[in-house]
Amino acid sequence: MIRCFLAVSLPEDLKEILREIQGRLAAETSGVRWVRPEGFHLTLKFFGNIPEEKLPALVRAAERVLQEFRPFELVLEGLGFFPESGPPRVVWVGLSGELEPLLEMERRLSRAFAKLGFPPEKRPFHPHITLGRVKDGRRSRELRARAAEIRVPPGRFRLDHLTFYQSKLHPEGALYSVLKEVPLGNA
Ligand code: 2AM
Repeated sequence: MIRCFLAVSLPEDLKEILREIQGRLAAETSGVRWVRPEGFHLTLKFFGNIPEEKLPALVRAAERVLQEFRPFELVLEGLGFFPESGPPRVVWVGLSGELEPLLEMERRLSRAFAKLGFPPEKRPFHPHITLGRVKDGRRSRELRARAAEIRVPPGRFRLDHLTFYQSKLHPEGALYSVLKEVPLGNA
């Protein structure tokens, strides 16, 4: 079995921006498990544990959907938390730019994967890049206050492919490795 998900990978300059923001937050808070900078991504679909032989069908489904899309541009926008109020569990950076094709892509992928036996998420899709997960909420007030002071630079990037990742769980956090890259049409 492999634990896998489909995501937008990010270019190095954006990872650097995100790493810097993470560092500023981490300097004054504790109790957060920070995502390794090389692992930053924007998830479109989490499959959980699947038998490895199911992967090719998922890749083919993604290829069919993605060939209908031309590359488009996304921009980093602002820090946020899940849940929105109260003690945060996840710290993330949001996105702006050409969100319509991103949302449409997620809808079509979700439908295609549902046909292969992976039910759609019950929660609405909220595109985000997770920076960290709160393990101990005792300093969540400081975390929110610190985040409110940080301005996220509007780093831009062109989305021209998606990546199937494997996630291996370790006590120090998940390690991600690339299983397969799938290009958008005319990428
Ligand atoms: P998150 O960043 O909001 O935590 C790999 O775990 C990726 O899949 C993460 O980006 C994670 O989102 C996402 N994901 C979505 N649903 C998940 C679930 N039920 N368990 C673990 N990860 C999930």
